[in-house]
Amino acid sequence: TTVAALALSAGAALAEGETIGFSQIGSESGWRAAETTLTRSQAEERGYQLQFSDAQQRQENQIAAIRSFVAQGVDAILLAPVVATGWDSVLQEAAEAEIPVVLLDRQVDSADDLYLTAVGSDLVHEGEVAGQWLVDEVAGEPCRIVELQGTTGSSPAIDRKTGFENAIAGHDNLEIVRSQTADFTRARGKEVMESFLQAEGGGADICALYAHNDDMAVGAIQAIKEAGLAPGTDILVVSIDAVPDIFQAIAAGEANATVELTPNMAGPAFDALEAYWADGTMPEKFIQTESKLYTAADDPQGEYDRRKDLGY
Ligand code: GZL
Ligand code: ZN
Repeated sequence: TTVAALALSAGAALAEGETIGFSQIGSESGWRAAETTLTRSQAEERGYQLQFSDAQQRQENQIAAIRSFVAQGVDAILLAPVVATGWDSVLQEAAEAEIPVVLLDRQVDSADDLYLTAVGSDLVHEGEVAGQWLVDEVAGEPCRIVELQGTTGSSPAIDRKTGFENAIAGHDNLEIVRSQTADFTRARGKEVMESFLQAEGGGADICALYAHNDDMAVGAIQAIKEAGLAPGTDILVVSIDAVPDIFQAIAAGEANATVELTPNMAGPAFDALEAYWADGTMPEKFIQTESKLYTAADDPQGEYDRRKDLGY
């Protein structure tokens, strides 16, 4: 059958009460918690039954969840893929069951006919925005940078590293001297930053921290303070997500810049599914959300107040 005929038949079945399976990575960061909160509220608002699965950061749990959604015969699957590889066979199984899959906030290396669309930000651009902020901030002065990477093998960890390196390329006063994963969590961010500080003369030789998300930055800020240094001045701090706690740190002068990532990936995902079910409309393969830089000049206390009740 053509996609349109398939969609029309699905469309004929379309009524409130669609069942959506959501394979969520876990709750490793405030941003992830907010994405889950907003997905639940969007599903509620639109009359969907949401089958939620928390994979605790393990790909095999996500694959098992998708298989169970297929066995249940859900109407659609949302997938936030913890890593970018290893999805072909389970996505093939969903395709054979004619269940549309929408990717949220991370990408996969599978062929794009194995998912309806992917909703997310331009992760490379986020890294470029963070890097460009630092280039402008240090204005030619030498700056030794340490980097806390996200989950190894995840598209944000790969792309945010690439983007930051793009921005600092050609500025040889800027150098990444240490780079290690801290898995997007506060706890690991603190631990890895402690090891960076020890390895770099107690931190005297570190000019800046680039963290792939705010949660790792918040953990690192704690380590910097415990080492007797002033985060935000002795060591500049730039990260990504724009969660409430990073605005609190920026307001306190303990962090300097963050790049916003909206936690509302489900809204555009459900919109694309509804158009597809209604009349077979095929969405773009990538529905891009915006990224915005925030610094101390952007009312951080107000930004904290606006975000603190959004389920982070
Ligand atoms: C990025 C998203 C990342 C967030 C982190 O799109 O996948 O995962 O930046 C989260 O906070 O762990
Ligand atoms: Zn440049």
